[in-house]
Amino acid sequence: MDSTGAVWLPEAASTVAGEVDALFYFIFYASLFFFVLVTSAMVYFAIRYRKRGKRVLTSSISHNTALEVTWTVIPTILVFVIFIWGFKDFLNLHVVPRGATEIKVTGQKWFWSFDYPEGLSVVNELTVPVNKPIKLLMASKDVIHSFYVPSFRVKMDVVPNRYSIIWFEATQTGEYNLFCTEFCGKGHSEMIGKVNVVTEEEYEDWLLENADPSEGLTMEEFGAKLYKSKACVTCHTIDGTASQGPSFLGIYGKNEQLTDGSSVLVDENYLRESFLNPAAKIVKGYQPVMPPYQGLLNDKEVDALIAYIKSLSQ
Ligand code: HEC
Ligand SMILES: [Cu+2]
Repeated sequence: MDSTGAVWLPEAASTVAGEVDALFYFIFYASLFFFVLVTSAMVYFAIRYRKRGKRVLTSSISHNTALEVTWTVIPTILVFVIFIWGFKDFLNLHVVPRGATEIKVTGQKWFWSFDYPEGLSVVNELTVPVNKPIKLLMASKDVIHSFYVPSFRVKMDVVPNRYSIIWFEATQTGEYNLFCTEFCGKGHSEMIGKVNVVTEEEYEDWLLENADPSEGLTMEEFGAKLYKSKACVTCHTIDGTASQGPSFLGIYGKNEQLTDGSSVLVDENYLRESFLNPAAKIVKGYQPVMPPYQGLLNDKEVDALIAYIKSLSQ
């Protein structure tokens, strides 16, 4: 069945998508068939046997065995077909093939981070090679999120204190949408990412290129890049307008009011602490929703972000 960008479903771009779609269409058309059958019979009977003229009594009919057996046996067979078919697909979706590349996925308010076996860590953009099975080992840092790539037909809850596992094998190169499909708070609608499916060679190049993302950049430029790539941009602006968190414009060197009534000078140490352990000091007027970046930023990245934030106060 060809389902490329069909009316009901987005394009199918993974090995399991065809199976999922086939079952979807089977249930859909079977339901449509019975809907039309039952509704037409109902309308026909309503008209054919409507009350007209003098009241005529029918003879007493208690039941019709042949008819009742038919309308019991056919739906029973149908639901068994759907169950067995669905269970087979369920197993296919959950049993990871041997030799799959394992990528660690972390959901947190409100972005995704991906850790590769090569040591690389990226945010909101999952790059994978085409025609290779990819295993995702997923966990959440805070609330329940849900990992959903419609074009691959994979969807799985991402829960704190537990790993959930899903796998896929992309069948065509391109850029696909990644959504969080569990309402996870105020910034839920911004928890959007991308899956870039590239050829094997492009994937190798990408791994090499990103081995040192700071190459050829000054600390400030590297910080500006991290501001976007580490998703600070979802909650902090650089133009002075407040978002989920305070703007970075002009904060360095200023006295920040905290919720506990005290104030603190925004210097290098305060900035570092704000990245790694944001709950330590909460800025007045804001909710403590920033995820701790401990383990998500290395020393060089912390330094680069500090340099970038300082550059916004000159
Ligand atoms: C989910 C939203 C969110 C994300 C993502 C986020 N922050 Fe925050 N951040 C906040 C909020 C809310 C506050 C204010 C409350 C607090 O102090 O924890 C804050 C506070 C801060 C502060 C203190 C600001 C001040 O005026 O004193 C700094 C510095 C900061 N964040 C840096 C970052 C950096 C760097 C990143 C990316 C690596 C980042 N944040 C990502 C929400 C976020
Ligand atoms: Cu979410």
